[in-house]
Amino acid sequence: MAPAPSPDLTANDFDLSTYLTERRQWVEAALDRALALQYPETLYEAMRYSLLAGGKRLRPILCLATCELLGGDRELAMATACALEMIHTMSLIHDDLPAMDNDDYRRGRLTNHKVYGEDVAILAGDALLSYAFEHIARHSQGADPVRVLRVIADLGRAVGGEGLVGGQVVDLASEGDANVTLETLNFIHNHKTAALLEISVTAGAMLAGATDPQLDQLRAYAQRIGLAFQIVDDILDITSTAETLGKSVGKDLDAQKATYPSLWGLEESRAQAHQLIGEAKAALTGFGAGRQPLLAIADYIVARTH
Ligand code: GRG
Repeated sequence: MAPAPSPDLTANDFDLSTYLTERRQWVEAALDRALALQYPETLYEAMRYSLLAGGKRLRPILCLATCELLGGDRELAMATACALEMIHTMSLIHDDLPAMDNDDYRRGRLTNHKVYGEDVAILAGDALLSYAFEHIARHSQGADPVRVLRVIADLGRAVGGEGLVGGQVVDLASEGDANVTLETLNFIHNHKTAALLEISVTAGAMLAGATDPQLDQLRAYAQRIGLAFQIVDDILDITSTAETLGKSVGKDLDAQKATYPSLWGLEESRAQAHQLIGEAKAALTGFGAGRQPLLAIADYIVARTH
């Protein structure tokens, strides 16, 4: 039987700010518990320094949101939610290294290598990456092991050569190239940014037992918010301040990086981001009122200031 048409939901029906604050607090507490300080302290201090430095916690929140959308208890997805943040954090630590984007500030504080040195920063990233997978495998209490295995496999793909790492390699190779095409730019950001957001959305749903058609709909939502997220990131790099973003601004221009605004201009970039968000929200038709948080998060992605 075809799903009943979903009621028309507007942003006014839902208090996103309270929703995000509450979930951020759950995630902060779970991350703190997940990674205790132990010997060798320098390594664990470096890991905790970046992992517990704030941030929007968007990836774990998306994971918990889709688990709840499919009727799952949030504890079912909390280990995966934490692992997503560990991987996101390690990608930021490595991205900030002199060999990559070479940044001094992140999340409003000095970057990991500026505090602990490049050697420890690299190793802190490595340890967060491997621990993320261990954490899912050991702590996905109550979850069906076959679903956990699928999450681990999909997450591995999303961060490796077919995901973040592949996107980063093409990004670095494209620096200073004045002829980067839209196709290449989309490849970079579908891999560097959207892939982790996609697995964040699908993992929570998988753990709660989503069907393949439901996963297809959620994937369509995630791919669009992922690209819109990056377009807004590029816009903010031009229009915002270091104080608001907690990291350096104007980096893309300095590094002669192709960005969406450099290809389209600011106005068209904003229009494209809005278009993608509209499509993302439309992809959720049929999920009922439970999709409200995902609709509001999609709107937040284009409206965000940091
Ligand atoms: C994953 C094995 C492995 C290696 C890393 C360095 C690298 C390979 C990839 C770079 C990935 C990267 C840094 C992409 C940028 C994604 C992005 C837009 C980050 C900003 O995310 P926000 O705004 O940050 O959610 P907060 O601080 O709020 O969490």
